[in-house]
Amino acid sequence: MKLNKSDISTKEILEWKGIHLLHFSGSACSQKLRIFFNIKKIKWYSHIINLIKQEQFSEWFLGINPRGLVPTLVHDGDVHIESNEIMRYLDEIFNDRRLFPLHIIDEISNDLEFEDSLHHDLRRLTFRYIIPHSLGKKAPDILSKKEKSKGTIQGLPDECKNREITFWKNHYKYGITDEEVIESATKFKKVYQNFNKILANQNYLKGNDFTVVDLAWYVSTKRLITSGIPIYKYKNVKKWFDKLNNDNNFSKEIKIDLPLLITSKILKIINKLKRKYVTDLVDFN
Ligand SMILES: N[C@@H](CCC(=O)N[C@@H](CS)C(=O)NCC(=O)O)C(=O)O
Repeated sequence: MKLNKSDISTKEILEWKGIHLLHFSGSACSQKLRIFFNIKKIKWYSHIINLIKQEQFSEWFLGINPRGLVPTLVHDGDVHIESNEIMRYLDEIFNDRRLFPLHIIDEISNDLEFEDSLHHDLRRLTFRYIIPHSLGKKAPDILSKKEKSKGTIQGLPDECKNREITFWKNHYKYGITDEEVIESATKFKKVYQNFNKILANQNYLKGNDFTVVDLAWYVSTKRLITSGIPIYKYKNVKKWFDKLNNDNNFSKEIKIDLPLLITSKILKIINKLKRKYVTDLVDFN
């Protein structure tokens, strides 16, 4: 989605030439874009928005993407948001190896919409089993910067803002509850049961050729494995994941930082002792 010039108050970026990505190492949606760049061999400039330091709430960044989320693309001074839409936009420009094959482009868009609709579910499992509450919570004063910001998306108030703010307010107060884990993990269980059937007869999710749908789900799958979803139970999915993961273009972008790896191990032990690990709350058999 391309923003209007009037949405952007950080005017300096209007002068940026070339392809610039505002992103963060541990952000799943940013990982998609970095893998996309690797596969397509696209040259780009990197601007880190450190989500742990909550730089997404800075006036500077909200002046570029009023939604306050990464990744955000600046291409020759135009701002594009939403990872899946950014990839579709770039696929049309760098079209030598299409990851959105034209003959199934509508199907692909629907599949990506579905994947994006589960982003808060992925986030719930991340903030329950990988990132401790103390590190992930967003204090009301920080959150109010986004809540009060008057930034627009294509000239209109951001329709996603309330949902985002509500997510973080609930997380601040209650963390991620068992009920939320059960709801979200059950959705992924259904997804992987379906993928396991699909991948019994073909190499990739849309047939025998790799597409952006594989890319998007590769990133989510890695995150879900780290969150404790027992992907190894879905043999065909595991084979598909391992094949992609053997390619450095993919695996180097999804490496979990050592501190987070350690916290996820600690959270695993704590939750296991309380019998609250994801596999205690949802039966994957
Ligand atoms: N639908 C968006 C989701 C973007 C998103 O939620 N990004 C996360 C990182 S993966 C983020 O910036 N989180 C910061 C926050 O929630 O404050 C996309 O695909 O780009």
